[in-house]
Amino acid sequence: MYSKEHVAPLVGGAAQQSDSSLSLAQKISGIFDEDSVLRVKENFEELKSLLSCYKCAILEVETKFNVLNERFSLDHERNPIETIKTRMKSPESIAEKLRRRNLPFNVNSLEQIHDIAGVRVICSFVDDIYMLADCLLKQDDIRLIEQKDYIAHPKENGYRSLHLIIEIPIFLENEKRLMKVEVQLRTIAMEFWANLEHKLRYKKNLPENIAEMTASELFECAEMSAQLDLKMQNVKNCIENS
Ligand code: 0O2
Repeated sequence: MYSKEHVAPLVGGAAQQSDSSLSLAQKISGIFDEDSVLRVKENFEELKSLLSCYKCAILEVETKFNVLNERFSLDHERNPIETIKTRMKSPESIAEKLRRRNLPFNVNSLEQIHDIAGVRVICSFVDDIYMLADCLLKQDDIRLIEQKDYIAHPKENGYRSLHLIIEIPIFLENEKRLMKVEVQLRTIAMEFWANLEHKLRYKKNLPENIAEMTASELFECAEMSAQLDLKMQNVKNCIENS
C-alpha cells in the first residue's frame, strides 16, 4: 500500500530483532516451506540490511522529486506534483512474487525483484508526467533500467501510468550501493481510477460473469478519466498560449 507517510520499517530495529525475524518468518511461512523459512531466520540480518537500503533509496528518489517540484514552481508559479506516495513491498507480496518465479527467499533473489522500493508521483497534468520523468532521467546519478509507458499504451483493462525502473546510488557509512526503485508517475485522474479499480477488482477472484461485467465498466471509467485528463490538458494549454 502506497502512503504519504514516511516509509514504515519492513522489519523492526535491533531491540525487536528476534521478534521481527519471527514475524517475517511467519509472514512468508504460508508461501515457502519450512527449510526456506529457517534460512530466512538464519539470514535475517543480511535481509534486514538490504531492505533498509531500499528504504534509503526511496528517500533519495522522493527528495529528487521534491526538489524538482520546488524549482519548477519558481519559474512557472505552479507545482507539477500533487502528491508523492511511497511504499516498501510487503514481505508477503515479495514472497508471492519470488514463488511465482520459482526463486528462494534470499538476498540474491530479492535483488532480482525491481519493485521492492516504490515511489508514486501524482501529477497535475499528463505533460507534467513526461516533463518530470525527463528531468529525473537527465540526472547523472540515475540510470534507467526499464520504462513502461502505460499512458501511450494503456493496459487492456484501461490502466494508465508511466512506470520507470531506475537505479540510484545511496551513500552509506563506508560504501556506495546502487539500488533499484520503481517510479510510477500518473495524474490525479489515473490515480483515482487505479485506486478504485484496485479496491474493486485487481488481484481478486470474482465469479466469471461478475468479473466480465466489472471489467467492462471499469474500462469505460478509465476511458472517461483519460478524456478528463485530455480536456484539462487542453484547458491548461489554452490558458498558457493566450
Ligand atoms: P504492489 O501492491 O504495488 O506491490 P509484476 O510487477 O512482475 O507483477 P509487471 O508487469 O512487471 O508485473 O508490473 P507492472 O505492469 O509494471 O505493474 C506493477 C505495479 O503497477 C502494480 O504493483 C500496481 O501498483 C500497478 N499496476 C499495474 N497494473 C495495474 C492495474 O491494472 N490496476 C492497478 N490498480 N494497478 C496496476 P503490484 O505488484 O500489483 O502491487
